[in-house]
Amino acid sequence: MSKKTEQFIKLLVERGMDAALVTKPENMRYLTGFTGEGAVYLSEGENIILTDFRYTEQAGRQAGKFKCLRVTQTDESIPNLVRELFGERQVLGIEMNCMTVADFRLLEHALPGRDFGDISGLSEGMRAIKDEREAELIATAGRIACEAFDRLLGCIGPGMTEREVQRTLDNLMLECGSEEPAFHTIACSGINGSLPHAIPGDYRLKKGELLTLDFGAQVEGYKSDMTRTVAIGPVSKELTRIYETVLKAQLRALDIIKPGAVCSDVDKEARSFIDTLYPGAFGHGLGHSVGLEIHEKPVFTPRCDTVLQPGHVMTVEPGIYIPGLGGCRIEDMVILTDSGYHNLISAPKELIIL
Ligand SMILES: [Mn+2]
Repeated sequence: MSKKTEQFIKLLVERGMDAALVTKPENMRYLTGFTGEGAVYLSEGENIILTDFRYTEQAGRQAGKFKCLRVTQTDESIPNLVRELFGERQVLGIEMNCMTVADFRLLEHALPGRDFGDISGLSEGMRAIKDEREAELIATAGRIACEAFDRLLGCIGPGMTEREVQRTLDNLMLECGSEEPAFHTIACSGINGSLPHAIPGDYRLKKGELLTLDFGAQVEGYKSDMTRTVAIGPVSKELTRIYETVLKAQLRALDIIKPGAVCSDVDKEARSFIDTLYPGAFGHGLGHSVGLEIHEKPVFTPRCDTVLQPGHVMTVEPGIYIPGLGGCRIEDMVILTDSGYHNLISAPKELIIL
């Protein structure tokens, strides 16, 4: 039992469910600390990890307070054990946003005549507000990424391929203490900069072009996310203007972030500014929450009506993308406090010319 599982079960019961089978890896980790494969079965008075031989010792180390029951690596093993645990109860909560149809069919078969409730988003809702430990881990992941970026600037230049830049940055993050990259690092240069999620390739950095780097570190599963765009030698007036526009839009959005602000208003602040100068060139959301997953809720989009609260971790990442010319994105990650926010990304934002 933990405070988190107690809270989870309270929410579960409020929704009219008797027990839950949590199978989304990030939610299992959040609720119990266990990072192996399997499932977590939760009901009042019962918090049980279901896993196979490969992870039973690990479960003891990571989640010693939880009971662990061993299953086999067959598809029916977890459903059959859930049938025993569930007994005469009626409504089982499952994560419909995560469980495969095949696994659901097996569960249905093992529990004839019972009802299934959807607990998609239940753990995720709890995860949206970070506690002190989580905030510290994310802040550390942010510092590691910034340190790696600072060191990267001393070792890149014209002639290097995007992939070499990506690999160098990933290695630097590992050296600085990251468990692994938080996601596939983006390094895109020249006209590839107009692809928000470009895949780094054999394109070589050239003088007069921008290089966008979107990357993050990870500490105990918690991720950071940041983007910086730098210039390889002096760049044209047009590219400089694009950069300055993105930066101003980002600063405007940061300026209105505080508890009580509505997510869609923050998005609008940056979007309307960019749209007056570069209509349609900023086509994705302004930001998202970060934690055990790189993209969590809430989000800064035109439709998200969530009100910001202390403990929310949000990215702020406007961009301008112009096919055939290139692009630019600048991204910080902030944590909301009682009165405002702390920016967890300290890397400079004036245009760096390498
Ligand atoms: Mn991001």
